[in-house]
Amino acid sequence: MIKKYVFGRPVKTDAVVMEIPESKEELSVMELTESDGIRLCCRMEETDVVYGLGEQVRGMNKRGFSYVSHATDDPAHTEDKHSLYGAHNFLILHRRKQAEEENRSFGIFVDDPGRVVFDVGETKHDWLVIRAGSDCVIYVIDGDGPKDVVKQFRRLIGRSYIPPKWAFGYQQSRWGYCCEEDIRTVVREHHGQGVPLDAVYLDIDYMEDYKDFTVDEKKFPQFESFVGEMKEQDVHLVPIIDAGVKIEKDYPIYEEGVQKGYFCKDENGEDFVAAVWPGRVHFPDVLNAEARAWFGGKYKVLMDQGIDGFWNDMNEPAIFYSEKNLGKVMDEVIALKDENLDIHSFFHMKELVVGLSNNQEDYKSFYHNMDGVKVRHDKVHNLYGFNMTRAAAEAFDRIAPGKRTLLFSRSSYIGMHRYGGIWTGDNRSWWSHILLSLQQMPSLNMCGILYTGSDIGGFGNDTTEDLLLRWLEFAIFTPLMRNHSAIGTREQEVYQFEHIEDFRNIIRIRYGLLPYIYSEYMKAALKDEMYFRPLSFDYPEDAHAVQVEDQLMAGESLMIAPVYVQNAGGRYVYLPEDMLMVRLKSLGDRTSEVLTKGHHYVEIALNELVIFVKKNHVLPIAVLGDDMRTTADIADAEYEWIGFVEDAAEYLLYDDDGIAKNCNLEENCKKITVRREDLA
Ligand code: MIG
Repeated sequence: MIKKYVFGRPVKTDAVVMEIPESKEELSVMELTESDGIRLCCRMEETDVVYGLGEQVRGMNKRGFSYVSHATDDPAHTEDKHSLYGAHNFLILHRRKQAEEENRSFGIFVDDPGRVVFDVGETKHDWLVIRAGSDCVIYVIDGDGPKDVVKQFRRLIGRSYIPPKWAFGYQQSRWGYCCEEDIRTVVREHHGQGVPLDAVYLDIDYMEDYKDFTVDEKKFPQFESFVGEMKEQDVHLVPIIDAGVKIEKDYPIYEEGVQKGYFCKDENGEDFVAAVWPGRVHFPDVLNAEARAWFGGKYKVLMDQGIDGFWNDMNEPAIFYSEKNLGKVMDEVIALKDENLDIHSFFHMKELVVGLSNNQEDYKSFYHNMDGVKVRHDKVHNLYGFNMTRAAAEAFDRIAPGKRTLLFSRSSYIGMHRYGGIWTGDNRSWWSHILLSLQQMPSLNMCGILYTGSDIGGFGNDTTEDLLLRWLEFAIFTPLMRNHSAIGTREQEVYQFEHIEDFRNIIRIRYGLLPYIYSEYMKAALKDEMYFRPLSFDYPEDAHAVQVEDQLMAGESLMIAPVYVQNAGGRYVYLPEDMLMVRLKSLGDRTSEVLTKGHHYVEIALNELVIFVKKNHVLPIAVLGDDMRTTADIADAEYEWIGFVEDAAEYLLYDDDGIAKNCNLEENCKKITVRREDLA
């Protein structure tokens, strides 16, 4: 049951696809006050759990901190941060049912693209307080436990994005790959050493002076044929697109945008000037449908050269500085020249300079044209990344209809999940960021974002061999499995390390599990369900499961419990029921044993993967040849089955050609009965 409440005159966000009438009843699950915006509050019981909020720091249970929806380019994802790149204003307050009692859990979605604060017991331990603007729509969902609430919410916001099948392969990226030769090396080193690889990313260096939709001819003299050369090896190139369009005379996108009035305007109606990579830029007004269609159309330039995947970056949008503010700051700094700077003046000067980037005043100084109405950016800030990605996806429907194109974004808002996935931005080579990534996954899935993953090995700082290996052992299960790192950090392609065979084994396991991972992803997308779930979603009656913050259910058959602690040779694992523990040293080298419900210490060597199969469940594993290099090589692979069954279990295996858009459960699912004697 979903109830809708409208306050003030909200802008149309397109987060929701289902038309539902406004509720006549009072909003009852939380107490509402309206003054200076909306304030909702309710008392939480000690055992209540709060799930959701998508891309945020801290645990799956969000209690004990406050979270601010305000898309921010902040590359330090430490636990004191209140905002990351996305804004996902959906949470569930989960209250365990006492016998015979009516269900008192609920979900709430605050459809407000401006700043929204969720104080989940930070200020007052027992109080959940939500503060939003005065113009917003609030949806309250009541249902039978969190799984049901999520499903209703997902119906409300529409089906999740489905990437091509090759995007489930292993992918390699690095900011700093500069030219054809760099890319060739990456492919040669992986494939040459038997490490599968489906895609290589092109970061900003492929462009000419950081101009969107250009390719630097010095680095890629024959881009189209180079894309073709890679395709022959079934390797896809995935270029980055940035939000800011360089201001440069005769650069067609700039010229056209100015002429047609498609850029965001400042208060005087002039094109707003900010600076990012290329120096001065304008922001395409992707909140304006016409401008969105225009900007999206530009992706064709690269698609015509064979490109079939993109990642959209810097679309919070990130601002290094605005022209106007820079002028002011420069004046102030120059005035300090030759002064004797004391503690106050020195720190003031420092703050001025640091405060140039992502300055809140700048976000209040430009405007969108939404259906002819002038809207100040800060009111709709969180919609920018969503609509940049939507621009691309809507254009793909025109340019390559019927075909799936890989697309994911850094910034997002609920609703964008229909158009693309996200990656979780600039994490670090920290052990704690394996755990952070694990905890973000189910929160994102709740909000419809299924195609997602983190920069494996860590984006910032130098990685180490053991960190990368452990990270991969978790990321085997994330739909987006991409190793990415920043320029200047230690190179972290798997072949840079001593034990290539360990990496080969782990990455090949991903490909072996692909029939399962793909099936589970597709079923989750097509049935509006979650691929990753906290344990308590599957075991709602289990009072301990709800405490587990470092294990996940992955698809319907598996539980995972990765090692994310430096030098740990194993870990404690909680089993909410008896399970089959399968230990894989490589795809073919597997042993298994049944473990009983409860706590276990499980040894897990650095180069091993351990997974747990639920009772009466099975999963397919593809049999791979030694010469397997990409997902294209396993299209016709045979399966073996592993599982934990008494007599027989059924599995719904989904498969399709991996590229056509009309994915359909009825046509592409096979119900397979696996008997005990069929198990490998
Ligand atoms: O300010 O394009 O999150 O993945 O490598 C850095 C360079 C800009 C940020 C992205 C990161 C990418 C980097 N970009």
